[in-house]
Amino acid sequence: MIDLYTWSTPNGRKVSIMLEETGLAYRVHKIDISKGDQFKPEFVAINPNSKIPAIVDNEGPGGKPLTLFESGAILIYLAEKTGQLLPKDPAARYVVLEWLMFQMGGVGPMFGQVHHFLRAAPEPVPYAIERYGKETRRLYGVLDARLGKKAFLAEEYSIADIATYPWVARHEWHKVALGDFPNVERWYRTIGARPAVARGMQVPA
Ligand SMILES: N[C@@H](CCC(=O)N[C@@H](CS)C(=O)NCC(=O)O)C(=O)O
Repeated sequence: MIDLYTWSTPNGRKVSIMLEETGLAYRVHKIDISKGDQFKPEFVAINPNSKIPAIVDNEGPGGKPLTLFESGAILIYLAEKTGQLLPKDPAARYVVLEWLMFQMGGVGPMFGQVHHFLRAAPEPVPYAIERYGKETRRLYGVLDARLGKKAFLAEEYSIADIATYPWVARHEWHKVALGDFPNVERWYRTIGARPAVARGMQVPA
């Protein structure tokens, strides 16, 4: 059994989608980041960085419990544990990892800044909205060019798509019209039609 510590955000949903796709048994622990649950000592003991998601796999390597934070590390771990959604062949594997890291270092942080400055900042900061909005549209352009050549970010559906999908699902928050990026839109609809993705996107209930 895997314990998932999460909240209703894109980073949390990467992991719930992955758990649904792989069919691993898990139970959900809600960490309400709007109320500061992420700073409680019992959660800091699981993630010293005070952010969701985190997991505890009670049957980790060697049959011992494994605690893990950072969504990218969790996705790689779950893929290796199950032998799913991350190819073993080195060439194919690094294509998945480069697009996963593109999400972790680009898509997540930049889209997240747009969300913050459009929805949470106590006062309008036009420079920040312009800077992060422009970078977000540039990243959509990179995704659109890639998805114009490939059905998925790597050769096949993988943890790179799972990491990116919940962020694109927030396109209205960062004020991107998906119709401006038709290849992203086609990919988004394809992935959204997967039952496991639909279930993962509802976590936590
Ligand atoms: N790089 C981290 C980012 C995690 C992250 O930023 N989580 C957000 C929610 S999407 C969070 O817990 N925020 C609470 C806070 O910043 O206090 C990951 O991918 O796991």
